[in-house]
Amino acid sequence: MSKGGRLAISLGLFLVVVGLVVWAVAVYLTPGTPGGEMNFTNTQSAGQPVNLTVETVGAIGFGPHPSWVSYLTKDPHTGQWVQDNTWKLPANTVVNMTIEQFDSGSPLRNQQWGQVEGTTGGSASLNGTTYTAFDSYSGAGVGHTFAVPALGIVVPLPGVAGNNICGAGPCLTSKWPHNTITFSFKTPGPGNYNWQCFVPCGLGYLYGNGGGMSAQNYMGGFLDVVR
Ligand SMILES: [Cu+2]
Repeated sequence: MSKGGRLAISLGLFLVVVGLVVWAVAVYLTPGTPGGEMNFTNTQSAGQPVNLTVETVGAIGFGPHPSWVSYLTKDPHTGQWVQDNTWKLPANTVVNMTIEQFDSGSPLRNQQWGQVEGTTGGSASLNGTTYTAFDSYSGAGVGHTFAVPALGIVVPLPGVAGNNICGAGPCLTSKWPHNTITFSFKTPGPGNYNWQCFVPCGLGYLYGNGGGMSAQNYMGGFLDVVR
């Protein structure tokens, strides 16, 4: 083989190695995108309400960021708690939502987030008692909110009192103090609607808006509404 040919092969191999190193570094540096989509279109007969159960935990307890605050979704097919916080939902259908809230709370920076808005009847239920607003200066304050801005939905999720707070998800209602919040809403026509928490609950980050607050699938996700 000519000198030029060998040089070309060496250069080619060198470039392949450089490419692999760049790829490996890029993979290492790119934050994982945990969680996927949970399908709620096949859990009930057509036209029947969808039952959707989630929980909010102070620390997710697994994955690339175990200490981050997160929502978890109860898989309606297996009963497992997973970080699939984008929900595929049928259009124009009632969703009966249950949120098991395991985190502590604090007063809200914006009292508007203490109002219940956009749900069926403009109310929600806290451990069986109907409420239309929650004074975040009362009790243990508010831990998180569930909000779908495009649908005008905001539901404050009151915090758990005391020091006995579940430290790592999934948190079980049989083991840890929690608040159970229920409410209903109707999905609109097909589209992608983001949902999120408005409480700056990313503890340890600037203004509380980093960590789980700014990462998809921790304190937010999407309603993937389909026909
Ligand atoms: Cu939150």
